[in-house]
Amino acid sequence: MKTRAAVAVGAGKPLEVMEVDLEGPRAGEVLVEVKATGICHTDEFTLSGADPEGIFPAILGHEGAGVVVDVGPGVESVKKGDHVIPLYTPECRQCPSCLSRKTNLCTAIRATQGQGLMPDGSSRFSVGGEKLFHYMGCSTFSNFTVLPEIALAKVNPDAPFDKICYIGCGVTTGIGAVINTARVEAGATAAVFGLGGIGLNVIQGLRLAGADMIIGVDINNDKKEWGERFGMTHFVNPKEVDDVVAEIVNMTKRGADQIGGADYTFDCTGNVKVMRQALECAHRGWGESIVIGVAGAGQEIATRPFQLVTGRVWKGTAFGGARGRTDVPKIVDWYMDGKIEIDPMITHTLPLEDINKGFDLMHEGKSIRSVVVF
Ligand code: NAD
Ligand code: AHE
Ligand code: ZN
Repeated sequence: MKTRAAVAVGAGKPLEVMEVDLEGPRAGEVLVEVKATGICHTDEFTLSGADPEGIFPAILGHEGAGVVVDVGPGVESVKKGDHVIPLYTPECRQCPSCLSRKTNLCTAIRATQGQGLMPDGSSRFSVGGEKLFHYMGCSTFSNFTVLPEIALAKVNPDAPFDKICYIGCGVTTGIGAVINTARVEAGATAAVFGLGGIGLNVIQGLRLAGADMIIGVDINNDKKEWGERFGMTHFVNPKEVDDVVAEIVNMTKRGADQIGGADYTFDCTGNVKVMRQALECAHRGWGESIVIGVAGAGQEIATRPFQLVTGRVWKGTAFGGARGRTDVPKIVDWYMDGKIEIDPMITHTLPLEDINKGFDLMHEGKSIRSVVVF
């Protein structure tokens, strides 16, 4: 079949909207009509050329929602007409990682996914006979896409596609980092670095978990109001203080010994220097720092080992530790029940033709999430 898609033709180049060819689903695969897709900073990261796994030409996008149109042989868990959210972290429920119950990082199809291919090693997309690569197993910047059935969460059909697409990455990553990875307890003190599409969801996750002090950190002062909107109690602009680590340690001093530091800190920037700051303002003895941001090829994190010897814990999280087929439908229900907010974070809705504007708005710091509707 033919479908409209935004094609990433090369690193650093604008996406090109065109008609491409899409083969139907093979065994274990599902054809999905994508109704809406968010633009995540990770799409920009890969498009920029910073992603070691970046491969072109490809159809990017990994934050979608849509409807099942057709299924290949052997597909049992979804059927035509089901509403689904594509999962860049699938859940096969059979691999050693899924069975371990210790991680959400299913390994069933990770190798081919990283090569931009379907599990059988081929691509379903092409244009003029030239192969186009898939992206993160999703390729939601295409009106129609093919995914393995283990990479689809079946969700409430009443939920609006143009809002729940954000659960395909940003919402789940931010809230999941708090609930699944850090397991934040009521009354905790936290600092969130980077108040974009991910950081604001960390903030609403902290509010949900009952954190007392939620410090937001961003170099863009416009983000103060945004953070407060979702539960942030204090704001720091690192450009306006001498030392952001000392500032946060000072703000969080408590108890008889007056030792400061946050119980939990989160990096939502992808900047390795910020990751160090986030670790070093975590509380001595128990503070946990969660790396969410994705850093470019060749970037490394550093700190004095003494920071870890004295009890700080450095952790990372992918997709908020969520097991997609199990957890994503629940998060959609939380949204439908009004337990979490999504609508105000979707600042821009665009047609596919204007997808590059969504990237421009992100660069300019003017959007929280831009969503493309088909
Ligand atoms: P975004 O562009 O919407 O937000 C980034 C925010 O960080 C902006 O508000 C920006 O002003 C702020 N910032 C930049 N430099 C800063 C600094 N030095 N100190 C403090 N704040 C600073 O991006 P996003 O969509 O929220 O994504 C954030 C990061 O999370 C990206 O690296 C993205 O690739 C990554 N990500 C990771 C996962 C995961 O599963 N681990 C999932 C989604 C996104
Ligand atoms: N391909 C990159 C890493 C990119 C990365 O870390 N991706 C996150 C999701 S970001 C979503 O916006 C992730 O899930 N990582 C786990 C995984 O298995 O990819 C690189 O550095 O090679
Ligand atoms: Zn993402």
